[in-house]
Amino acid sequence: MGLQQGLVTWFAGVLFLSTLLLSCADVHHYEFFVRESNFTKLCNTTTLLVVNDSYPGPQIRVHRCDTVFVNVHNQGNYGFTIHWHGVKQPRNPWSDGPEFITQCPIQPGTNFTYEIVLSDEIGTLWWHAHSDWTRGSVHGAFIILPPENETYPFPTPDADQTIILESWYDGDYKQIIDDALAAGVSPRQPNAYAINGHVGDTYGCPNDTIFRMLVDSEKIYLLRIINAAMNEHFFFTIANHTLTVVAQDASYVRRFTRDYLLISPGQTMDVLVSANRNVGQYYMAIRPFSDSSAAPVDNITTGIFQYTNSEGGLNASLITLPAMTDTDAMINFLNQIRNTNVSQNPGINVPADKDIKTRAFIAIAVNNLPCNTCVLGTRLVASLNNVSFVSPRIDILQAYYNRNMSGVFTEDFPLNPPVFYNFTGDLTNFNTPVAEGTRVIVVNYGEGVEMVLQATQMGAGGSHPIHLHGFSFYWVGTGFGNFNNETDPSTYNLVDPPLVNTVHVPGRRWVAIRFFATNPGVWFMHCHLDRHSSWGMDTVLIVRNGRTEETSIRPPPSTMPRCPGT
Ligand SMILES: *[C@@H]1O[C@H](CO)[C@@H](O)[C@H](O)[C@H]1NC(C)=O
Ligand SMILES: *[C@@H]1O[C@H](CO)[C@@H](O)[C@H](O)[C@H]1NC(C)=O
Ligand SMILES: *[C@@H]1O[C@H](CO)[C@@H](O)[C@H](O)[C@H]1NC(C)=O
Ligand SMILES: *[C@@H]1O[C@H](CO)[C@@H](O)[C@H](O)[C@H]1NC(C)=O
Ligand SMILES: *[C@@H]1O[C@H](CO)[C@@H](O)[C@H](O)[C@H]1NC(C)=O
Ligand SMILES: *[C@@H]1O[C@H](CO)[C@@H](O)[C@H](O)[C@H]1NC(C)=O
Ligand SMILES: *[C@@H]1O[C@H](CO)[C@@H](O)[C@H](O)[C@H]1NC(C)=O
Ligand SMILES: *[C@@H]1O[C@H](CO)[C@@H](O)[C@H](O)[C@H]1NC(C)=O
Ligand SMILES: *[C@@H]1O[C@H](CO)[C@@H](O)[C@H](O)[C@H]1NC(C)=O
Ligand SMILES: *[C@@H]1O[C@H](CO)[C@@H](O)[C@H](O)[C@H]1NC(C)=O
Ligand SMILES: *[C@@H]1O[C@H](CO)[C@@H](O)[C@H](O)[C@H]1NC(C)=O
Ligand SMILES: *[C@@H]1O[C@H](CO)[C@@H](O)[C@H](O)[C@H]1NC(C)=O
Ligand SMILES: [Cu+2]
Repeated sequence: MGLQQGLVTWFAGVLFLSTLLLSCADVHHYEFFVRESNFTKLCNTTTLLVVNDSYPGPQIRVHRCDTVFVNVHNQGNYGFTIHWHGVKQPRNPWSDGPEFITQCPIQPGTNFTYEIVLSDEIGTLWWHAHSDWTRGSVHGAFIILPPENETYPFPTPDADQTIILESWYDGDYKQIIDDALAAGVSPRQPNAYAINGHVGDTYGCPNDTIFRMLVDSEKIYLLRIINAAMNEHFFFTIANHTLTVVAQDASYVRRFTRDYLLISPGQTMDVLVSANRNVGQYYMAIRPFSDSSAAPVDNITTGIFQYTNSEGGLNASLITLPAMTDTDAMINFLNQIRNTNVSQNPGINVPADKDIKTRAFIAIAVNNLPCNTCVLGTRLVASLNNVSFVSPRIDILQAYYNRNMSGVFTEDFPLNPPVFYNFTGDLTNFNTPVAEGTRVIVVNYGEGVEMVLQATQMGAGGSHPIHLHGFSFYWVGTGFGNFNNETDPSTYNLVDPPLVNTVHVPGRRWVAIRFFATNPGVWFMHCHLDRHSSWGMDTVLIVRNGRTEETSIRPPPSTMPRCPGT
């Protein structure tokens, strides 16, 4: 490494780590008991694996820069892991959670304590299981308040309210994906969508409950909205009230106001709503958005925004939401999102062209592979640059860290697709070969990385929420059609791009992201539509150690779960 590059690396490391030293004060301890419980919805009783008998699970509520220990006790029937979605975990991939990427599953009858290291995250994140489809029932909010001596960069809300959007299945989530993968087909559709575990009043079972948010007239509320659905982007609205977005993915954004939101699986949004209308009861409602030919069920799920001492006023005909396939409503919403230069955010530090050392152009697709045990003779798979990710049986972090295990992964993920075709054209009679592998991207500590994520029409087409662990990254550009590497970079926003952990890559479009690789570790990157991730729409980013202890992966805790068969 040359002196100049070394200095840049050192400087980037100091910048990153200095944010950790600000006011990292408190340490919190939580206990999660994970076991099966029965839930009755849609006039049907289902047995689900959940935390502390609750769906959704308990909330974690701490301040910026705190450290949180969560002891997870597996009292269920199969192994699983938990991920702290959007927490960067500087130098500590050991507690990130994705199964067979950073750890092996926590086996029944055992426990594992995660050490969750917060740094500059502020606002709303969440936690969820990160093995098969267990996250459908094992999930909850992770709320990060400002430090005691800091204010919000907007009017202080009178209260806050978590709103978790979910996919409800009659049946065990793990069973649903296991059966679908064995048959090579798409998993079935959910039976309903839910708000904070309530399916509301549209599905026709008289015993169902509806989520009610009780509000006082003239008060201001901060909604902490989490899309925990398995495969559905959602529009969200509250009848007769406007929604002011103030943060996304635990980073403040420039404020903007709309009648509806669009939120993709994995994303979180903090939203101000003022109880400034006539005293009454108003519907809140969600409906999926889809630009894919494999569309979800177009069902509206309701909740109620209820003023104290209100009677009546509820009128479903006043719910106005965009149509499920309204791509203009999708783009118009996404175009509003900008970073904001406030002291409560980390300083905006976008890699410039000269900083970019690794450039990847990644085509996202759904494909088929032959399968003689499957019902159709083929099975659905998904790929990034024609590689369909195969989960190993020993976690990649352990294999990488110990350097003495071969055969777990290879460091040759292609940084370009093998062929450039008309990605967003009519691909009805087109095919491009896909191969399976556990292939990862490796970059040096501190370097600038650019990735262009290209949605393709292979398979059913449509949007993909792409999530990267261990980082928040700048979403610097988007455009219609195929990315043009000569003309499109000039359209990038390098001034105030949003800082996110999950980016919505719309169908028939591309999205560009940039970040400095200042977090050494093994970090999963995948589509947050769980069926795509299960089919292999994943890869791993390994960031090598820098030259100092402070820029290197911490040693593993002695309590890491053992891998089956080792
Ligand atoms: C809050 O307190 C921390 C630790 O004492 C200090 O570093 C920080 O500057 C303070 N922030 C404000 C806005 O006063
Ligand atoms: C879970 O339940 C146990 C007791 O059953 C309790 O001690 C613990 O605090 C609960 N955890 C949370 C996060 O509520
Ligand atoms: C759930 O319900 C089933 C069927 O009624 C019952 O056999 C089982 O014991 C119940 N499980 C729990 C955890 O209550
Ligand atoms: C609805 O709840 C009542 C009271 O708990 C119960 O008796 C009835 O069986 C339930 N109906 C259905 C369809 O689940
Ligand atoms: C948690 O696991 C450790 C081993 O990692 C074990 O010593 C301890 O007894 C377990 N605690 C509980 C409450 O099961
Ligand atoms: C309950 O759900 C199961 C699983 O989807 C289904 O087979 C069954 O028909 C449902 N029962 C009712 C009464 O809807
Ligand atoms: C949900 O969508 C299905 C399929 O379009 C439809 O049959 C059903 O009536 C819808 N239910 C509700 C509550 O909208
Ligand atoms: C809600 O908005 C609708 C349409 O904009 C309007 O007709 C209605 O009077 C409003 N209701 C209340 C209670 O403000
Ligand atoms: C709902 O509002 C519409 C439009 O104001 C009105 O025509 C309808 O009667 C109302 N329905 C109910 C149930 O109040
Ligand atoms: C952000 O604000 C600070 C303080 O007001 C200012 O010094 C800095 O230049 C601003 N940065 C950008 C990128 O606008
Ligand atoms: C790609 O396909 C689209 C849609 O069919 C078409 O409009 C466009 O011209 C094609 N682009 C190229 C470079 O062939
Ligand atoms: C730019 O894109 C073309 C295909 O459109 C490709 O052949 C070429 O390799 C790309 N250049 C770079 C530097 O990625
Ligand atoms: Cu996807």
